[in-house]
Amino acid sequence: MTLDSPRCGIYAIVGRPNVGKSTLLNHLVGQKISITSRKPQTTRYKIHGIAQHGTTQLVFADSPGWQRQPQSKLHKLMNQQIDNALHEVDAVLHIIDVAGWHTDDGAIELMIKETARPSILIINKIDRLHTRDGLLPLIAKLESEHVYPDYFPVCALNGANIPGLLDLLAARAPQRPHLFAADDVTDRPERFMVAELIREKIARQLGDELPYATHVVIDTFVTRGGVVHIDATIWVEKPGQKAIVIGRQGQRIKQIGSSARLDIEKMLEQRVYLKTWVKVRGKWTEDPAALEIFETPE
Ligand SMILES: Nc1nc2c(ncn2[C@@H]2O[C@H](COP(=O)(O)OP(=O)(O)OP(=O)(O)O)[C@@H](O)[C@H]2O)c(=O)[nH]1
Ligand SMILES: [Mg+2]
Repeated sequence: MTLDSPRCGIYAIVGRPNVGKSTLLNHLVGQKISITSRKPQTTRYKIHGIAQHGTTQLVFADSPGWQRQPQSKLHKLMNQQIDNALHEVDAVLHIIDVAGWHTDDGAIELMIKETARPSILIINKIDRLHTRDGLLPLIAKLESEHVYPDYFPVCALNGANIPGLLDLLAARAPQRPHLFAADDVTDRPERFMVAELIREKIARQLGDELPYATHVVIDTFVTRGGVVHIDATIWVEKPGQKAIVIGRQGQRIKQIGSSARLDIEKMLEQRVYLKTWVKVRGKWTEDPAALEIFETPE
């Protein structure tokens, strides 16, 4: 290999639910790839985000938040996504919240050790510290109790320290051909991204329990006369949930649809006509057909 050989690093982003993994992925890539919300378990499917750093390509695998006791088949599959993200990478980014180390982080640390991959402990949400003086004692404590080769504080929300993280990862990227084209930002198709953007609005606008009971399927995705026509079905498990998603006089579903449409138009850079339906299918979280989407495209 010469000095001019291409470099491409592959990294898994793992951590507990809600620590800011997807927000970090979006900031690393420089655009919205993975949906985010203040509710835990927003990310369901492994998704790759791709960044170009000079001539180096950086590929990040976002994953669902790790769950200690997954109950449904859906939740077990979510944990499996983390496991398979861990085994295909050059290094692992373990994200924790600046609030501190949680016992479940210990389980994640063990999973990382079993892969024998290098790792970086990323301390996110440093904007929540009242003063920066709080950071050094936290890092000192983490260093005394763990053996991560690197500890890296960031704010995924406002981007603090993210350029430094990108520099570090690019400097360590191994020499290998790029896996993706220079203008690719994700491995997932547009249909998947559209369904995810709708799911994000559901997560953001509905009560705490409901987002986990919903699943979005894109039934039609066609361009006619310069407008993208999309039909989407939001599947829920119970009739009561359907009423909540629709809302009084259809207000809630209208809001979900219009905010999703704005994001979809931004992503596709085209006008979008989005129609949504809400339908009931009991126990879809146990239904193999509904869970097929977990198969990551190769
Ligand atoms: N204050 C602050 N909030 C953040 C930061 N990073 C993420 N958040 C917020 O934390 C919440 C969770 O962020 P996500 O990126 O969805 O977290 P996640 O780890 O991907 O969550 P799951 O996919 O559910 O496991 C959202 O409300 C984010 O806006 C940060 O650096 N500072
Ligand atoms: Mg996420």
